[in-house]
Amino acid sequence: MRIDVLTLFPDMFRAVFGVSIYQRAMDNGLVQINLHNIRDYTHDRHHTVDDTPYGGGPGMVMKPEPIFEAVEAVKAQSEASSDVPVILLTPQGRLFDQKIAGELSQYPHLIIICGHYEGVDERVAEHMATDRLSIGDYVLTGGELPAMVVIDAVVRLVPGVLGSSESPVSESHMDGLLEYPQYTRPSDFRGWMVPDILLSGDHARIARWRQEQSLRRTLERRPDLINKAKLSPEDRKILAQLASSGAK
Ligand code: JF5
Repeated sequence: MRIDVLTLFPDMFRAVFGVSIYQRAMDNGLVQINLHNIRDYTHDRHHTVDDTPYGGGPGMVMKPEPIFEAVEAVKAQSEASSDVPVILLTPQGRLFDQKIAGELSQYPHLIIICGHYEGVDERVAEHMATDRLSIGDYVLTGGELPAMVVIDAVVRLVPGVLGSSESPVSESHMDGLLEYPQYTRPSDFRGWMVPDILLSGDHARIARWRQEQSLRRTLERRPDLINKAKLSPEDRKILAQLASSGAK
C-alpha cells in the first residue's frame, strides 16, 4: 500500500513513522509512506500557502492551488490513478471508525490532506477530496495528528504488517465488542488477584468467560456499540442472562 501525505509539517510524521513497526513494514515493501510539503507546490517568492478569508473574519484559510497541484502531482505518479481515495481530515468529516479503516486498507494507494489554520478553501473539500474524515468531536491545530491516527489504524490491517502473534483478526472491535480484560504475571499484585478461571487451564471455560466479559463491558461502558455488534446466538443468550440478572 502506498500512502501520500500532504502537509505543511512533514516533520511531525517522521518521529511516528520512524518507529520499528513502520520501518519493518516499509523495509518489507508492504507500505510506502511519502511525505509532501504543500509549501513546495507554491510558485510565488514567499511560498504563500494561506490567505485571508473572503467575507472577512478572523484567521487565515489555506489556498486551494498548492493543494490541488500537490494532489495532481501525486496522482500523476500513481499506478492506480483512477480510484485513489483523496482524504481530507477535518472536524466536518464523517466519523472515522474500524469499519472505515478496514475499507481503506483494501486500496493500493491513498492520498491524505492535512488542513491547518482556520480551515481549508472549501473547493478542496468539494472538488478534490473524495472523503472527508473526522477522528472525533474536538478541534485540533491541524490535520496531522488525525492523519496519523487514520494511517496507524489502516496500516496495521495491511496483511503482513503485524506479526502473526499480533494478528488483528482475533481482537476487539472486529466483532464490534470491547476487549475482555487481560492479565499477566504476577497472579497476586498488591493483593489484587488474577481471576481464578484464567489460571485453571480450562480453555473452553476461559473462552466463554472472556466472551461474557466482552459483552458485559460493552453493555456497561459502550451500550451504543451493542446494536452495531456482530452477535452470535450464543452472545444473545448471554446478553439476555445478563439483562435478567441485572448484571453490573
Ligand atoms: C483541522 C481545519 C483541519 O481538528 C481536526 C480534526 C478533529 N477531528 N478530526 C479532525 O482537524 C484539524 C483544523 C482546521 C482542518
